[in-house]
Amino acid sequence: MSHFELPALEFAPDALEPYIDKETMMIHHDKHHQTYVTNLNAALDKHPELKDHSLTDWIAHLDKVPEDIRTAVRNNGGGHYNHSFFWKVLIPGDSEKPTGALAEAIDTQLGGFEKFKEAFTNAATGQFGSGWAWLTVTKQNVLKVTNSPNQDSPLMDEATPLLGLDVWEHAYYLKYQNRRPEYVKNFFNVINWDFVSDVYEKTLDANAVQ
Ligand code: MN3
Repeated sequence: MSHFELPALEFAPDALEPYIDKETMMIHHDKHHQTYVTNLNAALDKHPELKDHSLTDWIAHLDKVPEDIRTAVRNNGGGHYNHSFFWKVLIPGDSEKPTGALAEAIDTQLGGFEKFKEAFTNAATGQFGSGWAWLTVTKQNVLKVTNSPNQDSPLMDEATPLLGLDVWEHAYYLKYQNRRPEYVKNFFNVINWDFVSDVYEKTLDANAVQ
């Protein structure tokens, strides 16, 4: 783990319009995400020895992070990890549905895509205050739809995130104001299912060798 940097967006900030607007994307990426990176680096400067392990290791084992920076790593390390992941699950153009092994797992474990969508929407709209909605897979290869407060990560519960949606007001308020359900509904137009499927298949492979 070295000094962290803000990853560049892989698409133009207006590329997700009309579902996610340009101004929100710019402020969200350039300002909010940058702040998590800056604060995470400042915390790690106090304990350079942490750089021997990966950020995901520390998020998964916060109890091993020195107490004086534990909250900073939880909030800003989680913020950096969650946002870096979030930009990757977004893609311009009309989003389709998952295919292949992930589609099959959603059918058999979650009752099909429409049921999954309903559960994910409930997790996103039901998260009180700031947080995230997730589709995750456990080390036992079980798919789960969950949510988390603040910048907490499924990694803290030994699960791997496959799909995440930021439901902090900074993620939608400029365009949607109090209409979080509309933002969640529109998110389904810009999901990069190829990326999500790829993470799923790599996680199954990693679980198999453990
Ligand atoms: Mn955010």
